[in-house]
Amino acid sequence: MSSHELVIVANRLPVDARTLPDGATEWVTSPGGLVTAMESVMRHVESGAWVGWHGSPGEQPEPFTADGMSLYPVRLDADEVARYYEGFSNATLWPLYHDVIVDPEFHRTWWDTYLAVNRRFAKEAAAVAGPGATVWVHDYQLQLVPEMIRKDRPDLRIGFFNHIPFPPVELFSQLPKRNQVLRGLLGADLVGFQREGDAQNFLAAARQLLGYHVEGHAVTVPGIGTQPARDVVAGAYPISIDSAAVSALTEDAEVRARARQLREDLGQPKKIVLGVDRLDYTKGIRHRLKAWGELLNDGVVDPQDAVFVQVATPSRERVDAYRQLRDEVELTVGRINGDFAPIGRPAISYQHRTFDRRDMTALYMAADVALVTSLRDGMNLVAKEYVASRPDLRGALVLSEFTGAADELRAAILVNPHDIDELKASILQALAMTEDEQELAMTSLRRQVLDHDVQAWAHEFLEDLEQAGNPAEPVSHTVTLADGDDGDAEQLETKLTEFAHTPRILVASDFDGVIAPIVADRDAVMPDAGTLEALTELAEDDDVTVALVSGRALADLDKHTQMPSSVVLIGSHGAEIGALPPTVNAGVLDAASLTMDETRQGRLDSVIRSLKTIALKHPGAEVEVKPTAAVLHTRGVRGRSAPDATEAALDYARTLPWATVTPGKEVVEFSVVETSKGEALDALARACAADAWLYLGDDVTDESVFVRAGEHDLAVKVGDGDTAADHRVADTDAVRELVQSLLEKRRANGR
Ligand code: GDG
Repeated sequence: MSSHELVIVANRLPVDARTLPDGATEWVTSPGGLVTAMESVMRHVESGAWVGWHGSPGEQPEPFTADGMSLYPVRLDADEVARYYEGFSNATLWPLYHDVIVDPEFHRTWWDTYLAVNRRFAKEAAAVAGPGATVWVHDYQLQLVPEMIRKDRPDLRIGFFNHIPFPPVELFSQLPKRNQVLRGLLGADLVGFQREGDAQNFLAAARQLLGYHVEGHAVTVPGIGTQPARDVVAGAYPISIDSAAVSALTEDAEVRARARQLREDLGQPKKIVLGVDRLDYTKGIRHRLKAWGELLNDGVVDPQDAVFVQVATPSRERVDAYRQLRDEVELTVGRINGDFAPIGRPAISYQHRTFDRRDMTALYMAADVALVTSLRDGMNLVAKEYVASRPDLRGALVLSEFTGAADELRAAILVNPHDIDELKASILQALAMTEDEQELAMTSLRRQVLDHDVQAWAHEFLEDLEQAGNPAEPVSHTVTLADGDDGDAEQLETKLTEFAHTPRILVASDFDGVIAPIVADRDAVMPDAGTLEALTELAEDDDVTVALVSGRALADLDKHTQMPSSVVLIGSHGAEIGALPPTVNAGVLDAASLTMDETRQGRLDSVIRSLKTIALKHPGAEVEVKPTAAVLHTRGVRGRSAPDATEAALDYARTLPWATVTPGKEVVEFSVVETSKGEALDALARACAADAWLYLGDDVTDESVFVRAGEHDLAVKVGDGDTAADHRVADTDAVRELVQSLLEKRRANGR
């Protein structure tokens, strides 16, 4: 297993594949702002990694290194690209997060794939991150990843940055699965946005949709079961560009020559107006073209004097809305050129392709006016690149108010692009600016862009993440008796021998999953006869107290185990205790247990009603009523609806400050008395004056026992999953062997 100190997780790896003449693949780094920023932070860590898709469906290249970074490709097959990337990311989330400029489309199969792909990214990140490492997840395609990583690796520090806007709660509420998305993001320690407004929208959503407590920029995510509550910070971290790299290009003689050549190629117009965008409906390209067309039509702009260059980089061409946009844009450009272009020269020079960085810089240097008219844009780097490309302090920037950049670039000509008249007036104003006016504005704009570059952005985010995170200790590695081939099994064997020699002991165990394998039908449960027999025999010894501790109601536990009265039965997570053998002091237990009163009964009735409503909406879900608790069972719910039912129960749980809510395997239990298996076992150990105890459990509810283990106690986790227990065995067969071995040791010891 690799163990990197810093792991970047983004939809795309920062490389593109290039096929060499001999058919082999070569990886070429794609020089984006994010890559530059990450290269700069990677220089400060010993070992950095990037997890992302490499760009070709179906392939699974081996991990490789580039520019001192380990790259871990994540496989996506063609169907997944269609559903996760083109579907849920770009046809659902993208339009919804950009003020529903086009209608978001939603399909449940897209969501399923989004979930599955997010899980794949999370697993890879969790696998390559070293103990206590920092993981930085990027963008809307991976919003579920922070929570998924945290579940596997609570020791990591997790940051998330959203490159696109976060919508107001009124719009965000339309998103089906909105709460899962919010909870996914809240798995991070720090959630970064482009603008303060985006952070505020996110905080409002956490407050209004999840009911979480929000104070300033911090959200408190309540703990459930044994998990403690955590604070998550949300704030604004406006992204920027590699300003120094852009400035350096403007000094390059060849780039300067290209800028001059461009003007010549366009017929030496007095003014060049430039737009550079991915061909995306959020960028306001249609509005810009309309305004330019009208200016020509009104006769206030002479096509002999001014040329409009629009670079529209191909983007998401398999998504319907993008195909339609391309058709419309190209139709409009054709019309305007047909109506106004002088012979041999365009009125609009439309470029539907990508240019290299040097050509882009030459374009910026040649342009007298840059038009950024997005209807909604997280930041807009083109605006910043234009400014960084003008060390000559010439040029004018028309900038939409609806970009993140507008919060910082106050000296631009700010415009509401929906108002075509205002847009036309702003273009005319930019065309008419004197050199002094240009110099004044550009000086102020450049100060902003050069002082806040992308390297500073990344460092600031990571520094704040360092402060925000309060990760758990690295996951402890526990013992597996079932594997039987290492020192861990021996360690358990030694502890078990010591335990067998202890004068007074308590032997306790969970029931489902430990003594009986888990089955779909709870009533059809089949306990292991060998384990029950060994436990019964152990209980014949007056110095041994044996107990079964279960979430099941006492009567149910009794029915399925049929134990003699020498074995103590504890049901409902400790809220119900059965008949006691004479060796157990009933007074001690009574003092520890809690009983029902009128208020608690009223609360229980209301919980039962609400859980029944949830069960009705999720066919197959069942509500079990216990004397002090109600339980929603989701084992019988089919397919996608099962996590939804659990989700609904947990949402409801967060509204009940007085309930003890215990999520387990396909169950959520709501108790109106404050008990846990841990408290019950504690009380029982005191009541039977045990010198040490052994406890076997497989579920999260058993963790409340494990965390109480003292030096002489034996906490044994059954099966996989994180645990506070020091030892682990594989399954119910291994449990039988362990209990039988204890019985033999005790007997051999003459006890
Ligand atoms: C998202 C958010 C946020 C464009 N054509 C060519 C080319 N480009 C480069 C530009 C610029 C980048 O692409 C576009 O960045 P933007 O910020 O304008 O927009 P999005 O792609 O939508 O990016 C946005 C950004 O993430 C970062 O957080 O600012 O709001 O939507 O760098 O120069 N580059 C080259 N050839 C081209 O033809 N070389």
